[in-house]
Amino acid sequence: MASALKNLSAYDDGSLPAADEMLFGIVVADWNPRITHALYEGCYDTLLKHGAKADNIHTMQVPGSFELPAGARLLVAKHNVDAVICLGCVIKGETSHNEYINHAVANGLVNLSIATGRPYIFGLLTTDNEQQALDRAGGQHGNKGVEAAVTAIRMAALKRDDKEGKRKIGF
Ligand code: RBF
Repeated sequence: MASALKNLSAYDDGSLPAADEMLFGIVVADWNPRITHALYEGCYDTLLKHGAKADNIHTMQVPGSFELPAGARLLVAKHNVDAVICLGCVIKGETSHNEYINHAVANGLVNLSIATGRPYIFGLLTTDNEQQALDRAGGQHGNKGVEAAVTAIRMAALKRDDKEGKRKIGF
């Protein structure tokens, strides 16, 4: 299965830049809270584990995933963070609502990232059912909240023109 090969939850701790000087925003959607709160725990704990200070992590809850880009924008208006991590879970139902929400979130976040030069991290689960979501929120496929935090740290380091670009990458 593709995700078994790309499960970044088992990342190499030592290769990440230190996050002790970095500021983060986390925007988390309240729909499917059992899932999104597990993503949030994984994300928050990973930021702390890599040195981020609790005072430098700003959390905002939004009603649903569709509100993630707007929530992220509001958070940035209040806090000059290095990266914003957006966490949500959209489960496919009988109608095509999931496609509209997922595309809106993806487009919203990539547009914000490109327009502003600030990383907005896509931590949205887009699953067919609840079990697939649980598997990715601390289950057999890791925790995508952890992976979103790792991505945020790496992108924040790039934004800060930190060491990452100077590391050897094997060619
Ligand atoms: N938000 C989610 O975060 N996950 C969902 O699975 C989800 N399903 C929805 C299904 C329908 C039919 C509708 C109308 C909304 C859903 N939402 C979901 C809420 C959506 O992200 C947003 O909060 C609302 O549409 C209000 O803008």
